[in-house]
Amino acid sequence: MEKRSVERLVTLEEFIIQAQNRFPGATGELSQLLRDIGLAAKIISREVNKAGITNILGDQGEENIHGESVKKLDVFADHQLISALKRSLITCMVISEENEGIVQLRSHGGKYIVYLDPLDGSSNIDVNVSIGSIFSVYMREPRYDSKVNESDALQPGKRQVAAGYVLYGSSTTLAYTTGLGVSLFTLDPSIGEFILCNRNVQIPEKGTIYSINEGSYNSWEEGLKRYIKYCQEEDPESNRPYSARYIGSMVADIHRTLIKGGIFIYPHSKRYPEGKLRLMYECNPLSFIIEQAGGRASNGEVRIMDIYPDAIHQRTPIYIGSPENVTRVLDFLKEFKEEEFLMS
Ligand code: P6P
Repeated sequence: MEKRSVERLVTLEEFIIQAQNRFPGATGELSQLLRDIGLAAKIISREVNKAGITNILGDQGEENIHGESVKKLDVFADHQLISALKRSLITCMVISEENEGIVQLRSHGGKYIVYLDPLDGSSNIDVNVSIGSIFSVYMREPRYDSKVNESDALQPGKRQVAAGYVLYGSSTTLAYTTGLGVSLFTLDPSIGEFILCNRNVQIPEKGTIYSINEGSYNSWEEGLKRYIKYCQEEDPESNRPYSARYIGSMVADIHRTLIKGGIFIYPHSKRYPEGKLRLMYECNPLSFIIEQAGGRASNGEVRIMDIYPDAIHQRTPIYIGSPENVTRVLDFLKEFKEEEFLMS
């Protein structure tokens, strides 16, 4: 019988330390920060997976700063992540969807800034659809000796030192990058450890799945309408139209795109003239992951991670996924923008 080589199970903690050991000058602080996030993710996963049992479902009865109803799990996830980051004294401030201003963890010192979407897709909590946590890490600029200031956090996505997400689905998956590729882990609840399942994820060059909320079709620009119609015609390579998949939880839609390829789009619309999704704690971290896996992410005109932010909660349109799919939609947008310009 052929002996199958069974690679020894590698936990998230072991993997982080192995990666750190490749940099002799590393202080271990970023490793500690990533372990802190991993611990918080396990605690959030436990609550998400028993939400139906404990009285944690349903609205907190409050609204977040954007006027969106806050679910109890949102508050719980925000608290767990911030508490975990506070304990190791490495992070000077946290910016979270659940808090209007910065959450200052230290008055001076602390070399990292962390952006969080503690529980993205929370509108799906009560109907048992996958939800996720998203994190994005920057070095503090200027260096961490002066008083903490919100302006230190206004950095373009290309300066991220780490980013990732946790997907609370049929299993709990954690993906992260520090700029050396994307690693994927699955939580084994029986031992309470994230186990390595892919150390260098690559997104397919092209996919035949498009993901967009077609309810806002009437407010799309012409190029986007034409692109979606193009997807609905027979694809010359697969001899069939694309498939449409939209979960309405960005982490779940992006994770599927990372694994199967294709494109996720949230454009600007009449309801969201700047786009709905948040640049700093949804689009930048997920763009870092997708780019590190070989994909592309644009706001329809420029690379997402080249955008210099004006505000910590600012929104952006996003076209993200397999390189061939993103390039194709950008060509459609450009072609029909020129046509609209000439006709105006
Ligand atoms: P819509 C969830 O509320 C979220 O922020 C993302 O996770 C998701 O991609 C998007 O909004 C869904 O928005 O307008 O399609 O319901």
